[in-house]
Amino acid sequence: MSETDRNPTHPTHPTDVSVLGLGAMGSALASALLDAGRSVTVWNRTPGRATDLVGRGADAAHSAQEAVLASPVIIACLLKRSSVEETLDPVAGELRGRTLVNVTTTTPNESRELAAWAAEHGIDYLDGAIMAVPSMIGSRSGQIFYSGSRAAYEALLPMLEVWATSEFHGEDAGRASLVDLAMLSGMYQMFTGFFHGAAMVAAMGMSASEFATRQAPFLAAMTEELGSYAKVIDGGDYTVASQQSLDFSDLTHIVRASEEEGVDPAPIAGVQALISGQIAAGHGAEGFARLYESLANR
Ligand code: FVH
Repeated sequence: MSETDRNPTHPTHPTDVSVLGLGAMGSALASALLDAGRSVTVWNRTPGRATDLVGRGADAAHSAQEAVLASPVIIACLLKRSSVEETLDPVAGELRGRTLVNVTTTTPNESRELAAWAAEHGIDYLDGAIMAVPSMIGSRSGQIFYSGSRAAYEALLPMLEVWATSEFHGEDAGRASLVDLAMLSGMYQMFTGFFHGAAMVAAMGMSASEFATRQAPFLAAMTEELGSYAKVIDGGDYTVASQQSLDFSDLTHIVRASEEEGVDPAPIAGVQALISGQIAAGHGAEGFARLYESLANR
């Protein structure tokens, strides 16, 4: 008996791939697949979000079960881990023997747990972490990291490359998420640093836009230093000459300047706390990159 016979709700047209979740990102992923000539089934918890995609040739499933049964490859692009569980737990049986690519943002351990759940149910699991906004999907400027089933990654690569540049990080399903969240950690702290600086100069009447015209090229130039810091961290020798020392890097004057302007110094005070900790531990003469040692899990 075919799947269609067993499931009267099964769409009449089997498709290449089903996309569960038609938020901003899920819609962009489905749209890029259609652009690339793939046949696509789409499903969203709240009806009404599939109209444009159906107009462009997608099949709309009435349930997650119907969407899963329509294709051998299922893309889950939902809000968070609990949304994935709520959607996929009830259809675990239907997912058996299929490939699940979960590009919902999850922590590394959440990804590992979902991979273990998938393995229990005979589902080939590939975890994806998207380093792009929806408008970047379908171009090479976005990046998507993957980890989990290597076989799934290799088999699906031509389809994955439709979305963005793909990078496989290994069979531990948590690794793609870890790289993604580490990258985002750097980005959010950079933006917060900008917000803090903008709040400081606001006290003298400079607009955030005016400040941004100065801050952006400065930060861009400073990112050139990342490679040098990385070499020191990887070498593990913070005494190497030519590094800016921690004593020299004391930032209490920036904390005070912030306070003088009535601006919460929390972002820069956090950095200063790390510096003070390393100086107190006797490393004041060593390089600024030694802050890494305050953060790393040794
Ligand atoms: N948009 C972006 O720029 C970022 C880029 C980096 C990666 N993220 C992650 O992608 C996941 C989806 O993000 P999104 O932008 O599509 O998010 P929304 O537009 O808010 O859509 C959320 C969809 O999830 C559905 N949903 C939520 N909860 C449930 C649930 N319990 N059961 C089933 N579906 C659920 C929601 O459906 P509905 O509210 O319309 O019924 C949307 O389809 C996300 O992990 C980002 O971190 C995007």
